Amino acid sequence: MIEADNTQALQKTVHGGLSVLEIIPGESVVVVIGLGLTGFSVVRFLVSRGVEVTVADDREHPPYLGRLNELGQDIPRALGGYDAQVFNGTTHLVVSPGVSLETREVRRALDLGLQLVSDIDLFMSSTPGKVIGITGSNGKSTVTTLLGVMAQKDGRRVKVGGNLGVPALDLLDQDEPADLYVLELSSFQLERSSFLHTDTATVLNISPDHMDRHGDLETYARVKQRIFSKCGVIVINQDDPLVASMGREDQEVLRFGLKEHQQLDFSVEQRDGAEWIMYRKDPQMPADSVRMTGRHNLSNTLAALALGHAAGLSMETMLEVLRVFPGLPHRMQSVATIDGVDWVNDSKATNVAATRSALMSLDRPVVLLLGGTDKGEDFSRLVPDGAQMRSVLAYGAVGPRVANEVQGSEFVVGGLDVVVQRAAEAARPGDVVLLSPACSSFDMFENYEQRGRRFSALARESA
Ligand code: UMA
Ligand code: ADP
Repeated sequence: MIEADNTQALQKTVHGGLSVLEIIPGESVVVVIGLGLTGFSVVRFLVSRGVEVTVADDREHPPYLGRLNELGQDIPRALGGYDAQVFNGTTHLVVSPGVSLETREVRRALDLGLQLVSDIDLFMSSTPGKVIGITGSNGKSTVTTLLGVMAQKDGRRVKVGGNLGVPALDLLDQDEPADLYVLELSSFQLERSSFLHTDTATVLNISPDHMDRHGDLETYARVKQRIFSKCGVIVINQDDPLVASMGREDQEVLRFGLKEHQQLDFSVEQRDGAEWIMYRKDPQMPADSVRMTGRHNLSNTLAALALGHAAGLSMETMLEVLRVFPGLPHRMQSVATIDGVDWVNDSKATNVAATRSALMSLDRPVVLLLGGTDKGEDFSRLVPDGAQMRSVLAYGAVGPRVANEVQGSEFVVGGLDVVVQRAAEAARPGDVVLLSPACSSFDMFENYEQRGRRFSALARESA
C-alpha cells in the first residue's frame, strides 16, 4: 500500500513539484482518461502524493484495471463509456497519449475549464535529476537507448524511458533516484504537455507520421518543436530543413549533420579515403567502426554524440560504446538466411520515411512486405530512386490503398503467414525479404514487437 505521508518532502524538487501545476493534495481532483501504461503510472504517482483521482476509459476492461487494487484505496472509475458527469468537481485532466485531444469527452472537459496536464508535466515538475528529451519521427528509441548506454558506461546514475518502455513517472518511483533521465517523447506526449523543462533536447527529424491525429505536417512539426520550450542546450539536425530552422537566438545550440554545412559541431568528413566522424575540426573515429549499419544510424550516432557531449559525457567512452552497440531488435534486424535469401525484420518502421531509409540502406533486390493500420500517409513516394524492388506485397487493412499507390505492388489477402509464404516464393538467392511495413500493426497485432516476432518465426519456418 502506498502512503501519502511524504507529500511535502516529495514536492521539494528542483522544479517546484506539483504546486507549479496547481495540483494541491487534498484540494485538487484529477480525472485520468485511459487506463493503459501511462494512465496507471499517473494514477499511482498522484495517489502516492495524496491527490484524489478518478479514472475514465471507454473500454469495459482497460489493460491496467486489475492493478488498481495495488494502490490500497478504492479509485473511483467510469468504464465502458462515460459522460460529462465524471468531470463534476474535478480540477485537472490527464489524457493518455493514445486518446486524441479532439474526442468529444476531452473537448467537453476542456470547455468546462479543467486544466490539462500530462504524465510528462508531472515528471518534469517533480524530477530530482537532469533531463535529456529526444523526439523526432524516426530514430527516437535507438538514440534514447544508445545515449542511456553511453551515460551508464560513463558512470552516471541514469534512467531511460518515456514513450520507450518504462513510463516517465515510473522512473521516479523506482528505489534509487538517478541524476540523469533520458526520455523518449512522442508527439502525443508533447502536444498535451506545457511544463517541458529539459537540460538538453533534440528533434532528430520530421517526416509525416500520425497524420490521422495531427492533420498536417506543419502542425506536427510545431508539436515536436515544443520539446525546445524550456531547454538548456538544443541539438539540431542540420540535414532536415524542418528541424534546422527550429533553434531560437537565445538558446545554446549544437548542430549535427551528414551533409555538408557550415560550422557543424558533429559531422562526417572524408579523410585519406575513409569517412570519419568529426567533432568540429577534430576527427574522432572512422565511420565504419560504428557497429550499427545504415546512413540513418550514422545520423543517429551524431545525434547521440551531440546530446552526450552536452551532458558532459566523455568522448572516449561514447566512441567505445559506438563500436559495440548493435542497435535494437525489430529495426533492420537480420533474423534468418534461407537458401541465400536474407530475412530482415524492420517491424518498427511504422511510417513511410522509416521504410524509405530501410530501402536506401540495402543494395540488393528486395521483396518488401508493406501494410497494417492506415494512418493516412501518402505511399506514392515510398520507393526511393535506385531501390531494387523484386516485389512489393501489400497486406492488412491498408493493403488495397497501398497496392493502388505503390507502383508494381500486389495486394495479398490473408494473414502474415500467407504474405510470408508469397514472399518466399517471390525471393531469389541474394535477395532480401524485408518486413518494413510503414504502418502501425494494430489491425492484426497487439504491437510492432508481436508483429516482428511473428514475422521472424514465420521466416525461420519458411525453410
Ligand atoms: N484507448 C481506448 N480507450 C480509452 C483509452 C485508450 O480505446 O479510453 C486505446 C487508445 O486509443 C490506444 C490504446 O488504448 O489505442 C493505448 O492507449 P494509451 O494512451 O493507454 O497507451 P499507453 O498504454 O499509455 O502507452 C503509451 C504510448 N502509446 C501511445 O502513445 C499510443 C506508448 O508508446 C508508450 O510506451 C507508453 O504510453 C509509455 O509512455 C507506444 C506507441 O505506439 C510504443 N507510441 C507511438 C509511437 O511511438 O509512434 C506514439
Ligand atoms: P522511433 O522510436 O522514432 O520509432 P526507432 O529507433 O525505433 O525510432 O526506429 C524506427 C524505424 O525507423 C526503424 O525502422 C529504423 O530502421 C528507422 N530509423 C531509425 N533511425 C532513423 C533515422 N534517423 N531516419 C530514418 N529512419 C530511421
